[in-house]
Amino acid sequence: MRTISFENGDEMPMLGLGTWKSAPGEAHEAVTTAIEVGYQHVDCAPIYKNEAEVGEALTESLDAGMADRDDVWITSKLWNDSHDPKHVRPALEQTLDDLQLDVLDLYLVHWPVAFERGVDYPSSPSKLVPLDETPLTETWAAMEELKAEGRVRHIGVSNFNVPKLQLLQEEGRVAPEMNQIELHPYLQQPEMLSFAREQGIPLTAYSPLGSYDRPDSMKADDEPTLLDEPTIHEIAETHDASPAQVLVSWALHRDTAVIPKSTTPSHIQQNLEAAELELTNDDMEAIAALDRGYRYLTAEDWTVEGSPYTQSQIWDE
Ligand code: 1BO
Repeated sequence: MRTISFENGDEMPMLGLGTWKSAPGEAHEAVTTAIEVGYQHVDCAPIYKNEAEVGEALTESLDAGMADRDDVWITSKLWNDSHDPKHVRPALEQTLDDLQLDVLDLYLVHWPVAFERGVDYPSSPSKLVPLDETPLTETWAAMEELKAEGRVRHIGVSNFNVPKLQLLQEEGRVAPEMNQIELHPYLQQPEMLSFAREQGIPLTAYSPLGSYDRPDSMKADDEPTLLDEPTIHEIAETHDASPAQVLVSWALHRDTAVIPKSTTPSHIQQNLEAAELELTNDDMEAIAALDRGYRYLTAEDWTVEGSPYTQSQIWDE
């Protein structure tokens, strides 16, 4: 498995198991299967509401000798209600406790959006906290402390645009070591890719299969279904692979890490096997032409009237 190398020599396997939307009762089996078939990277977050289950499965798998702790990369994320520096450490402690770990390999600020403490999803704009009240630089300083103390090995962000990455690069002591963002053929983000390459900030692609299984309330009525895309199907046929495998392989061919989520054992296995799938230059060119700047996860609920956030502030400014 190819890896992303960090300055201290740590290596993150580029293909990991995503756990967003893995329902209670399913996450355990998904993680167990993943470790069994050879995954060495699991992507988690407290907002996925399954970290305790993931932790149980991990502990059982490690205790059963299916892998060594040092051979499994675990990422988790700071939820939006814990941006206040005084909440950062308790949030990490809860995650470590749930995952039954002493140290996380990578800890990410999940969104550049802050909520009031205890809020999972804001029921009204008044529950959103403006960034001038809880600046990202202060949250980041608290993340840096966790890294300095060795509670987390690496720190990064998720859903950050270029100006927000630059802010942390300029103001922080540690530059972001990862940006986890939505990336797939319908949202290829070429400017972010070249900025990240130039700056040496690795990217992880989330929703690489188009997030078809997210709640209907998060879906636009007319959204395109990536897994039904004819070009992807044609390429899949020529390689005797599945469309999902083509999508995973495409992400790896662009040198991004990728975290497809599945709870179906055969799909978990197939997604891993996609690391062996070689796409041709023609395949890559055909997929490049599919970009339509289409974002599945818009965070629209957090930019309703009265919110201190706007779509362009989250994604562009
Ligand atoms: C709301 C969670 C988005 C994916 O990490």
